[in-house]
Amino acid sequence: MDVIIDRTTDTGPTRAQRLARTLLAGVSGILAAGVALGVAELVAVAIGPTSSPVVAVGQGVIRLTPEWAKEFAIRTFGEQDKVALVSGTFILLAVAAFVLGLVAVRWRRAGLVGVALFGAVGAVAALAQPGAGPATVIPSLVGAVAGIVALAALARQFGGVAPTGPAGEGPVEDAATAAPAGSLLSRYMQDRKGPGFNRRGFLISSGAALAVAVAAGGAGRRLLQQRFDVAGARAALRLPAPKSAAPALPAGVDLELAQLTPFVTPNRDFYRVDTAIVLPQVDPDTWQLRIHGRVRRELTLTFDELKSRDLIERDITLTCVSNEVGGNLAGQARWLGVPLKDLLAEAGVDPGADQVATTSADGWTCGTPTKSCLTTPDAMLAIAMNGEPLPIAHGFPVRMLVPGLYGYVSGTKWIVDMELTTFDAFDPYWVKRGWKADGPIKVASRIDTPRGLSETRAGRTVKVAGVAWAQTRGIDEVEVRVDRGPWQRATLAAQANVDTWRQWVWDWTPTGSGLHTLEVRATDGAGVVQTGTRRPPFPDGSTGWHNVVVTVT
Ligand SMILES: Nc1nc2c(c(=O)[nH]1)N[C@H]1C(S)=C(S)[C@@H](COP(=O)(O)O)O[C@H]1N2
Ligand SMILES: [Mo]
Repeated sequence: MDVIIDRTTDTGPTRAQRLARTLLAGVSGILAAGVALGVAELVAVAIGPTSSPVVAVGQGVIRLTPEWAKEFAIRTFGEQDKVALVSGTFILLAVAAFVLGLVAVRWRRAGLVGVALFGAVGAVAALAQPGAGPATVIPSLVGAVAGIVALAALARQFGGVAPTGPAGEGPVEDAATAAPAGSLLSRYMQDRKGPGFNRRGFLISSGAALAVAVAAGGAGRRLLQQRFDVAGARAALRLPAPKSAAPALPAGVDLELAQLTPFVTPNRDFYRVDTAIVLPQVDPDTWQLRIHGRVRRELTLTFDELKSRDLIERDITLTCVSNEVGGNLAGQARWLGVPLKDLLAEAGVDPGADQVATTSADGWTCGTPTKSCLTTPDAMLAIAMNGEPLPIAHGFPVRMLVPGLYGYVSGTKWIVDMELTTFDAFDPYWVKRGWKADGPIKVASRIDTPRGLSETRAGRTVKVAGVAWAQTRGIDEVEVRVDRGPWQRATLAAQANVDTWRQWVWDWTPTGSGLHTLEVRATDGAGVVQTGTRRPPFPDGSTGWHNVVVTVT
């Protein structure tokens, strides 16, 4: 642009001046993006949470992220994987917006078209959300228009291609009081013939843009949460009594050792794994579950109907296939729900339908062997967890559970649809991404205490303790060894039932000082000894013995 680059005179822009202009142009782009997203967020209040381009694009990124990147994210950020992903998306967006700002200052049209393209991406992502109607594109489109208006207003302050009058007209008197970057830039601009940088205009329009972005975005987020929040409905829910209560936990089920995972995992500590950026808010008053496909009689259940059926209450340990050896993606809770086998018997399952395909309110899909649903007596549609309605993060109002299967093939949260089909006919979410279609839980064991790299003294007895699980088979034996010595039998806590994990403890009196390695392995109720072969979670669950290294002084 002729305004900046003029190599014929020695009053051409200095590096600092060019940098100032670049920075302010980039900031304009970021502010315009903020206006677009803020306005879109506010408009989404009228339409629905998944019509927000922030949410829709974030979900789209999750859906399209390749498996290796996802594994890396889970390995690196654990349960913070989604936070990392959303932050990463925002950083990329900020970089793109910065560039768009530079473009807009140089080529006004092209910059504005760029904003429109981002709006289109938001609209397409919103349309791809489950249950999206044509109205879901509105927040992205209105946001894009607001972003275009903001960027046009900001870019205009850098001077247009057409001359607007002699230099020195306008904000010259402000130059002395300007902020460093602004003053450099404006002084330079005012020195030139032709259109200059309007410092005052820039301050006003950038201030206005910031105010709109923050106010609209903040109000939008808050109203979205309030308007669609089902915490009130959850709090108002009265849980019915089970027809078949869970047997009392045997004495000694919890060894109550410091540092040892408690037998029951409190709801607030329960691990959470799902693909939802914002939690689906499913109102029990309008919730319905359709059981259809290869059945004799299609069923549609309301929440009240489900709740008034014969309920069972059971202690079941849930585990995630993504759990690394020694990882904490496992938890134990007491669940209340309707046995799946009862519902399926009522619907009348076609014997050829070997897969139960389920879908959640947010469009996640899951496939479970029909046989497991029919023959695992405690497989259920759960409505309560540890005596409370399901927490929203754990599937409120209804989720599925099948003891013995990893969550990705059985644990559908916010479940709204159940279709009897075949494994040949349908691949659910994780299977499409290469994970195995059947996911029986492998026998696993973990050392909780002592912690890795902790210190202890020679001659002092320490409690080596942890948990082990092999749902539907139970745990028969746990062994520990030190420095690859002989395996030693640990003492087992009482077993609640074969579907729960089991605590264990072993007394160790280290002798020699230095580094020592403790290893654990379990044997399940079917006599299967946990394999020592180390394998990563993909594609059907990790294997290998957990070890911790302890320093003895
Ligand atoms: N709707 C929905 N349900 C889901 C998932 C999901 O991504 N979406 N993830 C599954 C996986 S992989 C696991 S391990 C369990 C975890 O359940 P939790 O979050 O209650 O511990 O939920 C399952 N149910
Ligand atoms: Mo999982």
